[in-house]
Amino acid sequence: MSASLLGKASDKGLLSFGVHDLRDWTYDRHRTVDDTPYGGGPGMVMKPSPWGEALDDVLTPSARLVVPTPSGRPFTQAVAAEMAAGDHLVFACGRYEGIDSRVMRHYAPLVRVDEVSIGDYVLAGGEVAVLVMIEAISRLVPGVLGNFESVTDDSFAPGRMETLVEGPVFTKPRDWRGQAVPDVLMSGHHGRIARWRRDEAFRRTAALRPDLLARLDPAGLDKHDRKL
Ligand code: 6GU
Repeated sequence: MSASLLGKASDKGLLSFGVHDLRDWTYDRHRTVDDTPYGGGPGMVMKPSPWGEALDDVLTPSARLVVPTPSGRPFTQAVAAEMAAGDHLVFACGRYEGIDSRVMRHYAPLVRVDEVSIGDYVLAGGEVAVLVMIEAISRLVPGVLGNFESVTDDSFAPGRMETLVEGPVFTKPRDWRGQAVPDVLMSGHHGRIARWRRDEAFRRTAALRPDLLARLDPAGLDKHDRKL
């Protein structure tokens, strides 16, 4: 977290972060954070008491509690933008089979509690998922990216009229290993370039993300789009 984009943002004072060890809120000699699940079954569940002690110390009235879990609501660009607008995010990374669900219930009346998933696969713990979320959220904090334009052009940027994935991009040299850059990009004709990019984005979205295409708002389509 102290490297690259996040590190620079924190050096500039645009955001700050801290990491806590849940075991600091245990009092037994083995610093136990988990136990067997009631009702039986495989794996271990995180005990509520260390989480309660830790969160009582770490949460503030304006904080949001974010709990990474494969059973959460999908973490999307819109969720990232919503979280970027908050002033204090607390991520509670569960290991094992998850956190005793009374913890989330307990804090729900006190702060906003969000159980979120970064995709349909299972990670061993929430930490890597939280790094993903922090990176997506931080780059939306004003000043964190050098060029704010690069945010609004993103495939999933909120505020885009529609949600398409981005088409292919090219840079110098003009010819590389027998492949030329498409002529239209060398034409200097901004209208044609914009049209070509939009067509490519449509083609790519249709091929790789038919789910996104199905959700497109027809009101955002122009005549040419409809023919594609
Ligand atoms: Cl947020 N946490 C874990 N442990 N696994 C996941 C996930 C989160 N999102 C997808 N898989």
